[in-house]
Amino acid sequence: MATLPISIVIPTYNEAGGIEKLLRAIDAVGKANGLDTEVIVVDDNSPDGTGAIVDRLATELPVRCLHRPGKLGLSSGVIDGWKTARPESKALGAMDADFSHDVNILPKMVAALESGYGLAVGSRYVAGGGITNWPTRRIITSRVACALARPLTGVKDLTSGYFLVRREALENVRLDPIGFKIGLEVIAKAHYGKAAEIPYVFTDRIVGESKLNQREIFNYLKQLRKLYAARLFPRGAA
Ligand SMILES: Nc1nc2c(ncn2[C@@H]2O[C@H](COP(=O)(O)OP(=O)(O)OP(=O)(O)O)[C@@H](O)[C@H]2O)c(=O)[nH]1
Ligand SMILES: [Mg+2]
Repeated sequence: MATLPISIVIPTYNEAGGIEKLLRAIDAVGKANGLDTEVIVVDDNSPDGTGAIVDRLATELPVRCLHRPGKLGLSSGVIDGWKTARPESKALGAMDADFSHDVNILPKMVAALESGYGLAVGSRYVAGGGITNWPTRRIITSRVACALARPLTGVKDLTSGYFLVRREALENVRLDPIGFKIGLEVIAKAHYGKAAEIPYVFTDRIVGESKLNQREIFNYLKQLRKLYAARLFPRGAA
């Protein structure tokens, strides 16, 4: 049976150090497991030339680069990338470029969608999942972030940026993420029915620099406030 065609967006800003290795790893997992994957890298004119590396690889891998003129943010990058996904893809997804998200669980994520789940989330917070080499401060921040959003859904890893969602689950859904958390926006708003959490061990980035800063924490709280307001006052929410 043909596997479910998917499109995965990888937003990038200054990821030249690792992007080629990542794209080759996704291709290798795809080939070994018969996946039908289109990868769309959305690069915001990275000064380190990430976009040019992806353009070169596009001649040999099922990958292409959407170039945006400047740093416009992770979440809008994912949404812009999805808009260009090939029509045959039945699911859309997102993954970070820094090898934090384990490419080896992609076949399980696709299998979950094929078996009736509308959403497959790469999860640090179910049995078998975890985090390596994160400072305690980061672990606590992530746990608190998930706890704050917990009443919105049953998904445990709510701040995961690694997921695949059935395309139809996003129909007529207005995604309006303020900061980094496109995953939370999808988990809280999309019409996906059942969600599967596929465990993986998150590894901190080994090359490149983090783009997470205090402002993203503030953005997250603003996003939560909007999501709760929309739940509590569905007709009043913008
Ligand atoms: N296109 C685009 N991509 C971005 C932007 N900001 C971050 N990214 C990408 O989004 C992904 C996640 O960013 P990270 O810096 O890894 O953020 P994080 O995972 O929360 O933090 P660290 O892993 O600690 O660095 C990476 O692939 C980044 O290159 C942006 O403004 N535009
Ligand atoms: Mg990262």
